[in-house]
Amino acid sequence: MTDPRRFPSDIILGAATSAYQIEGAVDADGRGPSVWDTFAATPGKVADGDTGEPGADHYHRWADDVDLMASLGLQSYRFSIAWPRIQPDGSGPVNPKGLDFYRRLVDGLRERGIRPMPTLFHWDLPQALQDQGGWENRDVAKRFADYARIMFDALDVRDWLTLNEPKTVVEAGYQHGVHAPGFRDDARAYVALHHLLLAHGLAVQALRSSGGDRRIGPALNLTPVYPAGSGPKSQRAVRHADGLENRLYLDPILKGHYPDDTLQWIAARSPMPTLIADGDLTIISERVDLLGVQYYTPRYVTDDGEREYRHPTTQAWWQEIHAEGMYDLLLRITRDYGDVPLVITENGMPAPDEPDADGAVRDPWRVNFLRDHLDAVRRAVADGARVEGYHLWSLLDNFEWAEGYRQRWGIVYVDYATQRRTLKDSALWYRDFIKTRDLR
Ligand code: IFM
Repeated sequence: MTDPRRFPSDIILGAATSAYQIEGAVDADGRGPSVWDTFAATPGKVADGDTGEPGADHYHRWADDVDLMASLGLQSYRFSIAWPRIQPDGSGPVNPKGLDFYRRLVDGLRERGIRPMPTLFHWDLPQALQDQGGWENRDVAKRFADYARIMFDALDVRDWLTLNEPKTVVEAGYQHGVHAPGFRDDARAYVALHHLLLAHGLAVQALRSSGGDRRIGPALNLTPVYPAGSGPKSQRAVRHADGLENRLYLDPILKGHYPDDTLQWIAARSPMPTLIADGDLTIISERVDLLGVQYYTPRYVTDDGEREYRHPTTQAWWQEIHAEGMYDLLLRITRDYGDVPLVITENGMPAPDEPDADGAVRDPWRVNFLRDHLDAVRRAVADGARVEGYHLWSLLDNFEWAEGYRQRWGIVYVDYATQRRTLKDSALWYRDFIKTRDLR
C-alpha cells in the first residue's frame, strides 16, 4: 500500500512563467516589438491601460529570481523565450544580446540545479510577422521553424516546448478579440489554428534534425467537459464542446488527423479545411516526446451547448475550482492518447493578494488549491497516468494579459513600484512540500 498522503518523489516539481508577462524591458538590447506591445498600447484593450512594462523586471533581475527559485527548492523552471529578442524582425539576423540573455538564464538555472524548460512561443509574435499576416500566413510557420533552429543550436537544453496554448490564441486572439492580435473572425481563427499546428510540427522536425537525445512537445490547455443535462442531446453537446476544447488540438498532434465532426463544423465557418495541404498532417503529427498539459477549469455544458457554472469561481471569471477535473483529464489523455509522457506545464489560480500589516502575504486559498490539485495528480498517477512533472502557474505575480496587473497569479508577491519580491504563504508551503512530498 502506498501512503495516500505522499506525492511520488520521482515527479519533478517546478514553476512556470512567460517572457512578456515578467521580463519588462521591452525596448532593451535590441528587442523588436511584438503583437502584445501593439495590442497593449491600443486604448481600451488592457485593464487600466497596463502593458508588459515593467512586468516583474525579470530581464534585469533574473539572477536574483533564480536564487529565489533555488531557495524554494524548485527542480524545474518553465519559462518562454521572447522571439522578438532573438529576431527583432521575426526573421533574418539574430540579435546576439537576446540570445545571451537566455544563455545566462539557462546557465544560472543549471548552476543551481534547476532544470530549464523553455517554451518557444508564448504569444509574443514579432509585430513584423503580424504585418505580413501573422498566423494566417503559412510562411510564418516556416519562420517559426527557423527561429526554433536558432534556439536549438544556441541552448544546451534537454526538454523543449513548442507552442503555449494555441487554443487561447485562436479563441481569445482571433474569435473574441480580447488578446492580440484582437480579431473577431471565425474564418481567420481556424486558418491561424492550422498554421500554428504546422509551426509546432516543423519545430519538432527541426529538433529531430538537430540530433542528440533532446525532447519536445506542445503545451496545451485542456478542459474536461461534463454534461449539465442528461440524455442524447446532452451527450451531443458535450461531444461538440470536447471537439473544440480538446480533440481539435490533441487529435492532429497525437493521431495525425483533425476530428471529423469538428472539422465539418469549422468548414461551415472558415476556409481552413481547404488550406490543409498534402503532408501537413504528417508534419503536425511528427512524434512528440512529451505532452505539456495545462489545467485550470472544467466546463459543464447544457443541452444547448451553453456553459453552466457548478463550482466556486476565482478572480478569473472563466475559472471554476474543481480539482477532480485534473484527475479526469489526466486519465482521459492516458486512455485516449496512449503512453505519451505528461508534464503539467501550468496549474494555478489568481487572487487580489496584498501584504498584511506585518508584511506577510496570506493566501490560504492558493495553498488549498495547490494541495487539492496535487492530490488529484497523485491519484491519477496511482491509477495509471504517466506524469513526469508539475509546474504551478506562476512563480511571480505578473502581467495577466487583458487583465493587466489586477490578477495576482504568483506564489511570490511582486510590488511593481519597487520590484520587491515577498514569498506568499503558498510559496512557503510549496517549498516545504517539495522537500517532504507530504500532502497533509
Ligand atoms: O497567464 C496565463 C498564461 O500566460 C497562459 N495560461 C493561463 C494563464 C492564466 O490565465
